[in-house]
Amino acid sequence: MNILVLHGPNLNLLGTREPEVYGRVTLDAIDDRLREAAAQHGAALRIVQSNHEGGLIDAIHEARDWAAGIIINPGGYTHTSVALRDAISAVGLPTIEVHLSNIHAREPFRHTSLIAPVCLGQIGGLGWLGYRLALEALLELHRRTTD
Ligand code: CA2
Repeated sequence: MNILVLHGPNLNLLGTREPEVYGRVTLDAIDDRLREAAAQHGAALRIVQSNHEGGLIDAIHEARDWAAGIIINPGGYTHTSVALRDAISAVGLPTIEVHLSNIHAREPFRHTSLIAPVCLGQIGGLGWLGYRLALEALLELHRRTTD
């Protein structure tokens, strides 16, 4: 199974700033852990980080041709981007939204996700583990549809 992992704006700074909110793990370390978990299940990942809405949207469009699912942490675009939501909805790939922090326990403007309604589900507040759980969920759901 091929899966697109998308990291949104500012997540390239992980591990360098605000460790009390986002932890000390770098994005590279998260990606390594995810690749390792994917390899154990015979899955292949393409991982993209972009600070630009259009870069994220292009990656989602391209995923139509090769991916069976998407894991996305839309970063701040979670709360603002109709365009990102439309892209996910348009490609129709099973998508899981991940947040490192618990967005529902933070400022009120973070409580709303424009992305969540077009996703299979949302995982938040579990740090990098959320990505691995999202990966396992996509693999399990894919297995159920192909067995
Ligand atoms: O909890 C999450 O994963 C978020 O998607 C992170 C976004 C935030 O806007 C969302 O509300 C929740 C922010 C990503 C910024 O990442 C940083 C990492 C290190 C230092 C500063 C920012």
